[in-house]
Amino acid sequence: MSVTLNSVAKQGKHGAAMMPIIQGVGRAAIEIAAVLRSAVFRGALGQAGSENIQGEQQQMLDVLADEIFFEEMRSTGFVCAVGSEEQEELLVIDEYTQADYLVLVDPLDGSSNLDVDGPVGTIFSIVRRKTANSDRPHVSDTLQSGQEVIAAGYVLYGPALMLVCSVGTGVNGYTFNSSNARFELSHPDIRIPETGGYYSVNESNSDIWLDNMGDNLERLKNKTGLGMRYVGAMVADMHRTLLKGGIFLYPADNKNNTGKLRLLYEAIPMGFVMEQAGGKAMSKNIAVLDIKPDTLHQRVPVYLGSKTKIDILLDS
Ligand code: P6P
Repeated sequence: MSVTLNSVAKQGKHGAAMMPIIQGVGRAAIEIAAVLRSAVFRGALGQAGSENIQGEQQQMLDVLADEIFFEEMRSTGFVCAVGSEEQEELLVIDEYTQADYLVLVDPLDGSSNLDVDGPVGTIFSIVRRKTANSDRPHVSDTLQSGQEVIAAGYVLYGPALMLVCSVGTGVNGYTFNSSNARFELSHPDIRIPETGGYYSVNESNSDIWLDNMGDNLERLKNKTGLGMRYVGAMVADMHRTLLKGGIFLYPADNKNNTGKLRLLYEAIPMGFVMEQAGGKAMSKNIAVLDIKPDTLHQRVPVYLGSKTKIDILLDS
């Protein structure tokens, strides 16, 4: 009998409460994966003709993935609101304003890869509300540091459909088995290797990096001799780093002087998973999980990976 996503219920003190929400993420992943596979035949590739709060061109599939994810969170009955990269404001679930949890999500991360059939992902984290259940959920409920995250993870739409998640007791990877339509445990207790792996960064920006990251990366390259891999979708670059070791980074630069990646639904969930897998997650000289968020769409520099590699990068 294979171990499925239901095993989350027996993981740590939060597992049982997180299982219905993570199962909802799994349902959304299956639906989104199906849409991605047939998008070209439905004329669904390409831009939606709209911009998100970040001023970035939305892909049609960004909008569709956001809708699918929100509906699956609504159907769990355990989520009172969703903060999404694709939505300027917090989306309150009116039927369940009394529910205990909020979900932060990047519904389709790396969507610029879609028209070249590259890997993309969904990134999520789950927090418990701070407002009273009798109150209406408020954006302040989302502005919690990564130390307060209850569960987080990502979906990788690659050659296989994978869901990698943690409820605070380590990291498990589940792969979708189309023969029984279940996510089955395929990568139990993922631990990031301290040796080997790659450095992963958009090195074309190195001449405009801030915080001396150009010199820092040269030190890492000289000391470790790591090869380089870069997909341009955080989920794919993070997943390879988690399994093979090394480092993924997106430094601040003079185009994005507070960084490009979003704190609440990219840096914190990936930092949570990385730390749960025995790695390190930094933003400049502070741990990602220690940053107190100010706004829903705040951006930060991000350095994630094997502890020894992060320490060499930051000369710490
Ligand atoms: P660049 C995708 O747009 C994304 O938000 C992350 O998934 C990815 O790591 C990063 O931006 C890629 O940015 O500037 O290298 O294309």
